[in-house]
Amino acid sequence: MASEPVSVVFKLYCLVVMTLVAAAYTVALRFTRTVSSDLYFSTTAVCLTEIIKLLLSLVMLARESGGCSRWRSTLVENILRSPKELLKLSVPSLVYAVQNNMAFLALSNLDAAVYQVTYQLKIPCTALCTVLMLRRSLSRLQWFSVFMLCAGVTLVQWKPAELTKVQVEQNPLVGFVAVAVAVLCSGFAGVYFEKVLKSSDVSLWVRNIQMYMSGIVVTLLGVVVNDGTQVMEKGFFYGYTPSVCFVIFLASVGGLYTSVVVKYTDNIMKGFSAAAAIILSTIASVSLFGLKITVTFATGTLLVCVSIYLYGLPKQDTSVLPRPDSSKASKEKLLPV
Ligand code: NCC
Repeated sequence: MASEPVSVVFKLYCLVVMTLVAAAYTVALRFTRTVSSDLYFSTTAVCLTEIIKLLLSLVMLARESGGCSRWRSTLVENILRSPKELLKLSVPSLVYAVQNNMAFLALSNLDAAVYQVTYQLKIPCTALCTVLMLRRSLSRLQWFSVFMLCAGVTLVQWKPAELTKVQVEQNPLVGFVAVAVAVLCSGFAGVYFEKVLKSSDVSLWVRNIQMYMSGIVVTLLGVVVNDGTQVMEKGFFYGYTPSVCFVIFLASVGGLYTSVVVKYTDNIMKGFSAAAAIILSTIASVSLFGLKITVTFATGTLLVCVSIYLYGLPKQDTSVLPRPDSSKASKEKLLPV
């Protein structure tokens, strides 16, 4: 189903905000997991994020509905009277819950730059899920450009390892396993959500509300199973500092912007555009803050630009081209009878 038309400027705005928030989120999350000694429970942060996203989506739906009674009837119809739809959306919410918890685990054990670089494997994983689940086909050139993008973003984000000493023990193996799980979850959940969203006319905010409702239940279970006794003892908000609140704020806003980006583009385009936004924001930092461009950044930028160009080239659909030996027969078939 086609989404309603929006201006290119609005799409660009959403992409840039999403990418900037994602970059800030990773760094801020890493900071909160390594600096404080009274470490907060990450499961509570993931759960609180779902609650905030639900509340914000309810507000957005109210704006979209344009009246209290229409808002209420939309909610009754799509939430109370649609248990099947709620169940459908519980699949990505469960997978996202795992992914979001994995991000905390990974960033407790890996440097933010290493995490960001390895997490780029989500680009080919998302492409694979798109092909398998949405039955879209990618030409060989597009597959090539997907891997080129992956390499390009890796180079663009390549930074020297953290020099600051962290105060907590780290296990890089646990970190890498967490990244691998997050990569698989991101690809699958992203494409699943896109499929549900685009296969009907149901509003994005309704779909988000359906997903975040089960998200709250699932992440709350995560709190109980993982940190239940400790949370009972120390409290849900134990270790919450202004920076932890900032991380939760970024996670909530970032999640909502992600959903808008997926609505107006798709998950593969999200990867390409995010790469372009990273480059643009770095170039902006060069002129604004005098940041120096490195050779790896320049090489990565080149790879990203070429991959975007290659991905956008029109596909050569060989399935409709006549085979050399059957060209005569094909021409005959095309002649009017
Ligand atoms: O990994 P990624 O996204 O695919 O994760 C998607 C995030 O968006 C939330 N989401 C998704 C759909 C929807 N309808 N509502 C949502 O709230 C999911 O819960 C999940 O958190 C990316 O493409 O790189 C991106 O990365 C994340 C984040 O940086 C990574 O997952 C690292 O942990 C960004 N999220 C934030 O900045 C908060 C996302 O914007 C882009």
